Amino acid sequence: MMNSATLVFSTVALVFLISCAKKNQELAISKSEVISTISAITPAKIRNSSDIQLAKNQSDEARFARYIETLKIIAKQRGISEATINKAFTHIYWLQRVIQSDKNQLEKKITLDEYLKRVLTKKRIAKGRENYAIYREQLARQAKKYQIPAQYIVALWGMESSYGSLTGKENIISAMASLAFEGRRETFFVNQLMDALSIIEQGDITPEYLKGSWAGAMGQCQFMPSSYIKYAADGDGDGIIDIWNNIDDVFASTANYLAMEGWDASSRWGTEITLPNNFDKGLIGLDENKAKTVSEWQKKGVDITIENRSELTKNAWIIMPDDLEDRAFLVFNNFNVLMHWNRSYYFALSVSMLADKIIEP
Ligand SMILES: [Ca+2]
Repeated sequence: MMNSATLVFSTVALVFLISCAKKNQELAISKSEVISTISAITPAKIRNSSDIQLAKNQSDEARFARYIETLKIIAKQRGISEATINKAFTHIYWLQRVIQSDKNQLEKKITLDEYLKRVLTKKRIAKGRENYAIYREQLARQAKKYQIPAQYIVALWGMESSYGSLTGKENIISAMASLAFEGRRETFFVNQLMDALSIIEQGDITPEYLKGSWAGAMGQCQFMPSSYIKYAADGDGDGIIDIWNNIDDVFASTANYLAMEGWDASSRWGTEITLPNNFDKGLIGLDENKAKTVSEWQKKGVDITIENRSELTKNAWIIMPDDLEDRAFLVFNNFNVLMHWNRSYYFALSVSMLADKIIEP
C-alpha cells in the first residue's frame, strides 16, 4: 500500500493542487495557507508519512479508528511529543456532520447586493461602532504596534465571529481528522491537524478547549490552525496566545495577520466608483498586470474622489465583483491583503464597507 501510494504521488499531488485551488475559493481559505500547505508537502515527507493515501475512497466509520493510528505515526514523525499525541487523541470522535457540512457548502450564487444585505446588517454596523468605542484603548495599542487602522481589526472581528459571539463549537482535532479521513482534501487537513497538534504542544490551549468551526476556523478571528501558527500574537503580554477568550490577543493576531501580509498604513482599501460608458471591460480584474496608478485610471475617464494627493501615484485595480450587477470598485493593495485572508470579493468588500461604516461620523 505504501509503495503504490508513493508511486502515484505525482499524479495525486497534481490533482491535489488543482482541487485545492478550486476548493480554496469554496471554502474561503486564504491563498497563503494553501501555498504554505503545498510547499510543506514534499515527496520525501509523503514517503515518511506512511500511507497518507490510506483514506482514499473510505467512508466507513469503523475504519476511522485505524486511520487515527496512522495520523499518530505522522504526528510522531513530525516531532510532536508522545504526551501531546496521547492528550489530543484521547477523546477523538468521528464527526459525520463535519463531512455533511463539507459536502453541502456549495451554496447557490447570490448577488453582491443580496450578500451585503445579509452580512452588513444594521445590527452588525451598530455593534461595530459600539465595540470600536468600548475597546478604543485596547484597539489603539494594537493599531499602533502593527500599523493597522483599528476599524479594520473591528470589521474582521465582526465579520468572522460576530464580535466574538460565534466562534464554533467543534473539537478541532476531531473535525480535522474526520475531514482528512474523508479524503477529498486529505493532505490539506492532515497538515491542519498537525498544526493543531503543534498548538497544543505549545501549551497555550488544551485539546478540549481547541474548538472552532467544522472547517477548522478557530477563535474570535477564525484562524485555521496553520494561520494560528503563522500569525497569532500575544496582545496583552501574558505569554499565552488565546484567540478564543482574550480580546487583546484577538486584536493583536488580526492586526499581525494584516501587517505580515503587507498592509499599507498610508492607504485605504479603495472606494466605489462609476465607470464611464464604453469602458474597456478587459481592464477589470485584480491581476498583477492590470494595476494602474489612480491618475492613469483618471485619464481613462474613471471618476475617483481621492482622499489626498499621494493616492494619485498609488497602484490600484478596478473590480466588478458581480456579473449580474454593474457596481464597480477601485481597490488599493490593502484590498489584496483582505483577499489573502479570504479569497472572496464579497467577503473583502463587506469587511471594507463595515470598516468605513464603523468610523463614519
Ligand atoms: Ca495573551
